Amino acid sequence: TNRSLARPTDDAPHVDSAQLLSVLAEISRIGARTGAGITRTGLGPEEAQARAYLAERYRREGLAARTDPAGNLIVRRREADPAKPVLLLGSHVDTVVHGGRLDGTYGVVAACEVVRVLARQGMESAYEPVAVAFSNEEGARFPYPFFGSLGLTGQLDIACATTMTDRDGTALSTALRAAGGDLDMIEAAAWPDGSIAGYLELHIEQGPVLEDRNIPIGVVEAITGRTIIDITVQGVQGHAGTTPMSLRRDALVAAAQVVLAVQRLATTRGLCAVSTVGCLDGEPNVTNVIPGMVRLTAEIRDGRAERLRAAERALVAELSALGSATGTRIDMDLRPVTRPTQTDHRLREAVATAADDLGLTHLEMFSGAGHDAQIVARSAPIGMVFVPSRGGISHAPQEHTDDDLLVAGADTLLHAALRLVTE
Ligand code: HGY
Ligand code: MN
Ligand code: MN
Ligand code: MN
Repeated sequence: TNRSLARPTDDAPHVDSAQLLSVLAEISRIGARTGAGITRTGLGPEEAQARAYLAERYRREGLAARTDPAGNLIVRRREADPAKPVLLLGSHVDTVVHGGRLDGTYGVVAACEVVRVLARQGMESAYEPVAVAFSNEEGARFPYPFFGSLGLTGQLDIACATTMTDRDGTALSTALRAAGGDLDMIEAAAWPDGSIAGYLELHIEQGPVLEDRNIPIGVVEAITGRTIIDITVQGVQGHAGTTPMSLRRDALVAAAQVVLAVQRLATTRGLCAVSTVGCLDGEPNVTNVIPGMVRLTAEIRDGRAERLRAAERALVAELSALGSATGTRIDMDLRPVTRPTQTDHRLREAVATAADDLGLTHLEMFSGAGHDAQIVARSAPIGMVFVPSRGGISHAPQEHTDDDLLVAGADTLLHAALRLVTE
């Protein structure tokens, strides 16, 4: 491309690009699987290792770093006045299974770097810049996405967390404790009302828009809403050789129709923006046995709350009918994880002005991915900065953004933060 991202030569502050990229490279080794990307699922040992690496690295830079009971890493100046309202900067360091190196982690490393640069400046500011790595944003192993940001903002459902296990039966509480948190102390992870003056999250776009238009910076206007639907299809297990086709209640055949019904919500029916079944598990999962039971997890997303609710209702109706038609029992459990969320006008303005100051073109855009910012938005004004994703690919090992764009995004975060803490 002919993109020119020369950094201004004036004495405006900049992130240390070599440090930003080397810290990212170091963390990428944690949970790396040869030829299969990175698996660093939330509340597990690799996420804790990434946190420990960052804590150690930024303590050496003179900053204070601690893990809270929800497994969040918090990095700030040692001498920070704890009563000062905070400009919180962050994202997450957990990944999906076979994920990329940038989703979440990029925003956390940049946030730490920005806090380090601002601390070195030693200026008086109205707000204290603090970096956070939220735990278990993805919910890939323990299906409680946004665990850390819900904990920090006092929105966790403790009863739900207490009974939750992963697919192997390990309790969330056990994993959290091994990772340095403590479910018994989870209320202590919640910050008091009013302590967050604003939250800024830098993230890769995870879609094709910025790359297609050759624009380095996205200013997020709104973030999608998302509902997760846990579905169980109960059929009748039997012999694959002797049971006549007419007498079968095959749970997998019904589940296949469930997958297509979910897909149609966003395609032919146009009820929501996107709809996916990403997870399917059958029993007993043996070649010569008619499947007796299948569990699926579907998710649907849209930028408008009323459309999301209408799509939920349509799915419930269609799956009830499908149960009758296939002679199976289909149970559904709907979890509205997030509602569509607007960013704050003032924080958007700070990001756009920062990009202008740095000579970077920018585009106001929508996020089809979910972010911790949505959770924090219930307690504080939020803003988000995007940088392009090569080929629009994310939640895959091929996820990539060029180094100069990663640096441009971090500088934009720095300049937006500078404006916000001093205004
Ligand atoms: O799935 C999401 O959109 C988020 O990245 N967890
Ligand atoms: Mn993700
Ligand atoms: Mn993410
Ligand atoms: Mn502008």
